Amino acid sequence: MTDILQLSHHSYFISEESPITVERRHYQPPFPLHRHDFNEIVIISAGNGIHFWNDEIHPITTGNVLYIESGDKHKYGEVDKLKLDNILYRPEKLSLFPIMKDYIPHNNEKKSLRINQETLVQLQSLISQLEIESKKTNKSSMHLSEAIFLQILILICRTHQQENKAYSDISKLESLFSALNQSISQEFYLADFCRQHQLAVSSVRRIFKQQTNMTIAQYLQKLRLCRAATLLRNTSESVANIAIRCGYSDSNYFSSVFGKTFSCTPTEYRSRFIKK
Ligand code: RM4
Ligand code: NI
Repeated sequence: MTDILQLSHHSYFISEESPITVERRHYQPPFPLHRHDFNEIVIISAGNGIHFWNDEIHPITTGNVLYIESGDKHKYGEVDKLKLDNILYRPEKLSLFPIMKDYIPHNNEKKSLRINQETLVQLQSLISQLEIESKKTNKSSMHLSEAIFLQILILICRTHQQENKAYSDISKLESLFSALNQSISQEFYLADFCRQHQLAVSSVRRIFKQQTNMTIAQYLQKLRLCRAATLLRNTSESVANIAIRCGYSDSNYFSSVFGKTFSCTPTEYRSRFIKK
């Protein structure tokens, strides 16, 4: 087994007292498996990739927000113009943490959310302010950083709750994301989805591609392969069964597309995680 990279707060935070810092990745290259002694909120603003996170594997793209805790293991692979902003924070250094924790998912809550384009744009300016403020060591800057961070946390929480109530094209794209997530094991018919939501197929295709740099079919394929990889890793179900559960009736075809993404056969992939 390869060693896991350990990232320390000393390499990123301006001082020992500083509670927050921002690490923007205009282009996030593939990044090896690592953990940190700080927490990290990742906001994906463009492109796509595959996120390996503890025992799970998921495709990520524009609008995803991830709440990574210190001690979590994660890495990025298969990146394609992946653009993200990392907000690193140390809970023990945050005076406002008792308030903040209400806006951060914990325990069994979902630690990966989706936000809409409008919120992404709002967040960009807050993150820019936070980036500047968090590099200063005076007391008022540290307090202001906390205030901006709290604002970011609340904004994400709110739009996430309102997600399905709004009506813009963008939030319809959000319903497309959840429909795709529910279609891992069965066929997905875009035309039916569009009819139900009163959308034009061609414009949905175009907006999706614009925002994620993938086609809908490519994304669905990633969802299926990532689900398959997670199942191979965490269950002892047969490859043929996993293929079917992930929407592939032909397991040879499944093995060949799996190989293109993960550079090995499903069986080889599984063998890496068998406890010796
Ligand atoms: C890396 C990558 C990691 C993050 C560090 C700070 O480029 O995004 O996930 O922990 O930066
Ligand atoms: Ni990280």
